[in-house]
Amino acid sequence: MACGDHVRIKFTGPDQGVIEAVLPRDSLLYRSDAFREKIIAANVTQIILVLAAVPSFYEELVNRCLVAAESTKIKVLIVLNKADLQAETAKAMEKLALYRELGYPLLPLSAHQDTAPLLPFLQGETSVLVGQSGMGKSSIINTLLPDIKVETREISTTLDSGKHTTTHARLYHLNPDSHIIDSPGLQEFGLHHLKPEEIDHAFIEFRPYLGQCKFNNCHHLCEPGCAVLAAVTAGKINPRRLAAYQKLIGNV
Ligand SMILES: Nc1nc2c(ncn2[C@@H]2O[C@H](COP(=O)(O)OP(=O)(O)O)[C@@H](O)[C@H]2O)c(=O)[nH]1
Ligand SMILES: [Mg+2]
Ligand SMILES: [Zn+2]
Repeated sequence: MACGDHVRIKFTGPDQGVIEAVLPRDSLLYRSDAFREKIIAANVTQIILVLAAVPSFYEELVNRCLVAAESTKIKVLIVLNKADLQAETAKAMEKLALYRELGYPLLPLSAHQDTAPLLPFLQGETSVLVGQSGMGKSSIINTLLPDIKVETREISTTLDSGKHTTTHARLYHLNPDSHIIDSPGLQEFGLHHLKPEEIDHAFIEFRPYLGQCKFNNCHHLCEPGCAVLAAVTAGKINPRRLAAYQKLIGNV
């Protein structure tokens, strides 16, 4: 069973019951390496990728998360938390402009100040907060739901690295139609379960060029007649995305 699963319960007493069945899932978000799969959450309708300028985030994780979202057809919102750190946030926004240009919504936010800008994105959705430790996922829950005190931890600024305190995914109800899941921090987002062609399609700006390469099994690395590489040269695809793709294909 996974966080977000819908179950059928048989009540055996006024405050007791047994799970009779886990209902079929509408979606399943998971990651995997060569050895095992790790479920992140079930039945989510939206992935909220939480980033922050401090500690610095891995851009590789951004691309992997977007690939996971595209391959499961779950929509994604990028939140840049800790916007109260203005100078650092401005720099990070520049770095993330590429993703906004691709059509992914990008919302700067300060969990410490105000999460109201997030509310319209949450309504009617089952959202899961994903991202590295220390980005402020649990802090976002705490501000959204002030009665709930999720444990957060001060991060070591000298090491520029987060320490994770959230050990299990947990779902919170915002209102009858809207739910949000806090998940443990991830340093890696393995996509071992995806086939190369699924990864091709998950880079959404590659889609117009797929099937136009000279070779059917083109990996868009250095093959002659590659339509994707030609699109990069023509300025239609950002070289940073090509590099992310090539790294992923070589190291799924
Ligand atoms: N400056 C600033 N720090 C924040 C903000 N949100 C969270 N933090 C800090 O970031 C650290 C990690 O937060 P936490 O919620 O535990 O991150 P998580 O690992 O992603 O759940 C804590 O020290 C928080 O106080 C914010 O909006 N601004
Ligand atoms: Mg946490
Ligand atoms: Zn190609």
